[in-house]
Amino acid sequence: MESSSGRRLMLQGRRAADDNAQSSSSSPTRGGLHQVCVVSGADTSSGSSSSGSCKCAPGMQMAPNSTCVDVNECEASPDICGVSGTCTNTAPGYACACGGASVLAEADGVLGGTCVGNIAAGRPAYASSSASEDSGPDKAVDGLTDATAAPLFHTLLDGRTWISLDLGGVARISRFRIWNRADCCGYRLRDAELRVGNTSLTSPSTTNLSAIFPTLVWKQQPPATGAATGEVLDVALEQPVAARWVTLQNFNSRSGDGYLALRELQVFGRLIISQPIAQASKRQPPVMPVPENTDGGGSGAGAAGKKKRRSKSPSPSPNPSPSPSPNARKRTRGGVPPSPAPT
Ligand SMILES: [Ca+2]
Repeated sequence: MESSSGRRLMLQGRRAADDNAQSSSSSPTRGGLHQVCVVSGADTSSGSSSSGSCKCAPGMQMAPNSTCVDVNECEASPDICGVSGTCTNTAPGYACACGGASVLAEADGVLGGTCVGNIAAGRPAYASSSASEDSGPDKAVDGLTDATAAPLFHTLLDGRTWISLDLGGVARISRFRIWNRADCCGYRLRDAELRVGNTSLTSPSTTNLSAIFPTLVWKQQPPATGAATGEVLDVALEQPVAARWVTLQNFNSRSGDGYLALRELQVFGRLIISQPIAQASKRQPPVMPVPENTDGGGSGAGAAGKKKRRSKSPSPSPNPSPSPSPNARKRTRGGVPPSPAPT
């Protein structure tokens, strides 16, 4: 085709990719196929022709005889398929098969991308509140997702319910999985937002997350009935984003339904800039006594969470101001008042 500047641009890759899909990865392509040539332009990236310059299509490289040959990416970069990935060379390009709990990310045409794991597991997590010591935000990154056995992260009804995760460094994030509670009340997750950023979010008193994390990567779509109980919301980004912090906020405005309760929040990607984690990041949000009725009438934690709390914790004290545990002292450090318990 003819561009406005008079350069002739010849695209010769796609048909050749089809023609040579079964050929040996080391065989040169025929007659300059797999090349992108600028006949009278200034593209000098690689190779040359009598009237200009050429470069090879993705997954190919220029051979000494000025033909494009396949790159065996699996041999050239043995780790190209990342976490639990198995590489298969194709001509052109390559393909990754992801094993374990990893997922495919960053694939681009014939270039098969890489496999990435959940980089949120075990990371410091913070929340607007916690319904009990056994339903803190750490339960959303404990790696447990079983519908009946996984402890729940569960907030109070604090009107701004959110969770934030510190990935420990800037990561190239490709995907999220939000494991909604499976015991009941999944509809409470409605109009939620996922945001990412590089500013820490640890204070439970923070309400306007968009000011801290301007990058909205996902907005929960209808149905207006909210998510289903036990639903796993899979959020695959069209383009990876780079960020250290991830937050999920529930904007369910229905009276009594604004809690945020999850089995797990997973973030799939890979760290690109590692940074040390400050000890202060272990602070947790304020904790209130376990409410007696946390599910009926628009309240509280699910069966799994309640069962775990009953097995580990004594009954809530009738004293409205129990002595804080060492952890509770950490959580209330900084003068943040605890949120009111659900009724
Ligand atoms: Ca290849």
